[in-house]
Amino acid sequence: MAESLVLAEREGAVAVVLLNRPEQLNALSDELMEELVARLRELDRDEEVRAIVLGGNERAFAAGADIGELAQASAIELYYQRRVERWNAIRGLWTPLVAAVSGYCLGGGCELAMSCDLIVASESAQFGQPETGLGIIPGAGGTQRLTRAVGKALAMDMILSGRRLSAHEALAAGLVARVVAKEAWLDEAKRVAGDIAEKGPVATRLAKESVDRAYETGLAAGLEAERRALYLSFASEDAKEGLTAFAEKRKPDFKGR
Ligand code: DAK
Repeated sequence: MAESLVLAEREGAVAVVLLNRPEQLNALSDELMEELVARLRELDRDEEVRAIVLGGNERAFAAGADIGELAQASAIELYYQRRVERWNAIRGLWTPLVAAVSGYCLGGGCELAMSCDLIVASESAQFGQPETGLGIIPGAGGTQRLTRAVGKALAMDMILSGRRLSAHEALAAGLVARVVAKEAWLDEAKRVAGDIAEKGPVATRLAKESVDRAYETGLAAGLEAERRALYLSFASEDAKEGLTAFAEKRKPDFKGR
């Protein structure tokens, strides 16, 4: 039987999902994306899973979409494969998603990492959007998310010239949240996910949604969304538990209700 293109395991409330096409530097083939989205959706529906780590291997998070497949496909075939729906499905997950990036994080790989809620990068990570070198443009949010993350100057540089950012450059530019030593890339991402998993799940969901608003709408609409999310969080049992636990000097026992 062919080995799975996506490996998943549970460590308590944290699920770890690893792309598994090492010979092709985790190039995001149609089949891999299909498997990835199915697996992520499954984990997202599991209320016991409170954070997900998405990673590759030490050499590559992912070197982009599968170039061989792109070379074969017509525009209409790509359109009918509903690739965009898959990317939207990843953005639509409720469970916080931490990208664990080591090595190459290029093209669709960079877009996949940016589709996560935050990125933990190894010192070895390299971020780039080299699509124009292939005669195409970033097509899974690269021109939009990268520009929002790092600003126009750097985004133009990366997308037009093919410049790659090192992990430290990506940190300085605001693309990644943390940079860690080479050997710690996965452990640190798991630790961050573990921290997230300990928080109130309702609040975590609402907070994630609110931060996304900051990214997607203007200030007034974002503040309005935040206010509504705040009141909703107060209506949760988790809020009662969290506020009471603080007063009682104990660890909260959140139920996600
Ligand atoms: N696709 C397929 N195979 C790839 C690949 C890729 N993106 N990247 C690497 N590989 C394969 C190589 O062909 C090689 O296979 P063999 O020759 O061993 O069979 C193996 O992985 C190892 O790669 P290299 O020998 O090249 O390794 P190096 O260390 O020398 O170089 C590299 C590593 C990452 C610099 C190099 O492999 C490289 O430049 N890779 C391509 C990077 C790239 O251009 N990425 C962007 C791809 S385009 C869409 C949404 C999104 C997209 C498209 C459509 N829709 C919604 C419709 C996204 C497009 C892209 O990402």
